[in-house]
Amino acid sequence: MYTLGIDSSTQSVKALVWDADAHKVAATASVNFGRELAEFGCPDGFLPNDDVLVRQANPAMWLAGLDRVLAKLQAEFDMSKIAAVGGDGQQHGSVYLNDAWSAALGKLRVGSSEFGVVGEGLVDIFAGVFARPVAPIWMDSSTGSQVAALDARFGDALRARTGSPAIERFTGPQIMKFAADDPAGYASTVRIHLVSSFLCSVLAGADAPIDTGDGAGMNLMDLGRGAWDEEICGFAAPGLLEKLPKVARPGERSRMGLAPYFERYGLRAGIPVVPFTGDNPASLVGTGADRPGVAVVSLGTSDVFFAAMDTFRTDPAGYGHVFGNPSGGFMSLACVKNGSLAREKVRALVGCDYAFFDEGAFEEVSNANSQLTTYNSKLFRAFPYFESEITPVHPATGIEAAFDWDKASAAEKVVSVIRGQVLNLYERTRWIGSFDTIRVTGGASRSRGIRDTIADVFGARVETLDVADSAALGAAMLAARALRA
Ligand code: XUL
Repeated sequence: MYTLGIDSSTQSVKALVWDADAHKVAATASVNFGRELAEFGCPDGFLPNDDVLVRQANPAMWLAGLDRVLAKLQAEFDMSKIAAVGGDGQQHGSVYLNDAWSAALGKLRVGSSEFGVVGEGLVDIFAGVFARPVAPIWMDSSTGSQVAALDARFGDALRARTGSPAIERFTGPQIMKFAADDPAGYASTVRIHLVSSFLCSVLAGADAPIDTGDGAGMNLMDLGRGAWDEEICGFAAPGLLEKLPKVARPGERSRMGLAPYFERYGLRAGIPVVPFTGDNPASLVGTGADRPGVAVVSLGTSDVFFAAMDTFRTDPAGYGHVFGNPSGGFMSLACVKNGSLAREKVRALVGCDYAFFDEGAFEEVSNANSQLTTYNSKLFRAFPYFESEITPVHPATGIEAAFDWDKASAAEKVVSVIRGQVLNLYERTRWIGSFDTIRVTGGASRSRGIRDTIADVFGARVETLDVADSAALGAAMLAARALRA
């Protein structure tokens, strides 16, 4: 049995076919938004904006990415063998749809023979459905006043009910800001989807639910009940409850089937489409960490630490979150914004290649007598605040080092930044607990220097995974699980 997992993340969309009987990956394809869909003007997955707090993407780019990645996968694999589709999206991002949305979804349900195989693509079919031309994404921090309003109204109850304090990038504050800044645009919005449920809806040709894994990242869901919190939604924006799709609880049976539009990629219409989740909850499943005991460090555009939770516990310091675990129960999570894009900037700044950044620099620092006297010194850390940071909250001021940065060697710069990132992750996740084993995933997990630093700082055994894209894998596994249920 083969299932398909689609992961729409910040900088790319990936598709992975999972052979659920042989327990191996059968095929993969990916599309990088900046390089391969440059016409959407999002070189790093978002629209450049002079205001460093504003981070938005063009939602049509995600539709183009879906078409493109399926076409690429079709060149690799006999798509008629796929028995179910699952997926996930970057968390928190929201898509605002007007009353043309339903009719556009309906078009996908018309058989592909009526369309002709080389019919319109998704971007054309969904032209005119966006009540807001942009989609705020998880990197956006422009909702300070909405966060303050939620805090003032609900205080600690917000954390107890939704699993997180009010957070700038979370969808609730983002919706509040849109409703306040553009009341007419908000009034014309009939449906608000997350990136995950938006793409799932497109695949199913019908409004898809939001699962508790991704939905918990909105500040709007009563996580204990697995349902929208009517009081918070009512406070956030007028009529919000009617604009939100249904909530899907873990393991809930899905009645959605693949829309005939996707026959053009050789897929069979009607195969089950399971509710999508967030990229981190999907990755929790893909790394096999959906049972308590193992923690995961995912080193992507964001650096994220997460683990399954045996009991519902929130972060007293207010940085971490609790989300639904797609396998049931809950997961904890802490997210640092300055992950791989910041590392890339440091590499460019230092002017070194990947071999040096991932390994050579670490060897040089441990062999040579570092000018910072000792590698273990507390001073030997720097942090790349290239994006306004959320964990901890800090403006975008560039590199901040605990020593004289200008006098440091290239190797010291690289190693101190990695150490600063890992130490920060360690310090912010103490509330989650201690772990003997940490599984690392995401692009930067290829770096031996980063893996060794994680092992050293966390005092844990570090395991890498055979499959690089644990989110797409987790999504495909959830689709296989739904078939067997
Ligand atoms: C998690 C978060 C990011 C995004 C993008 O809370 O904001 O990890 O999911 O990957």
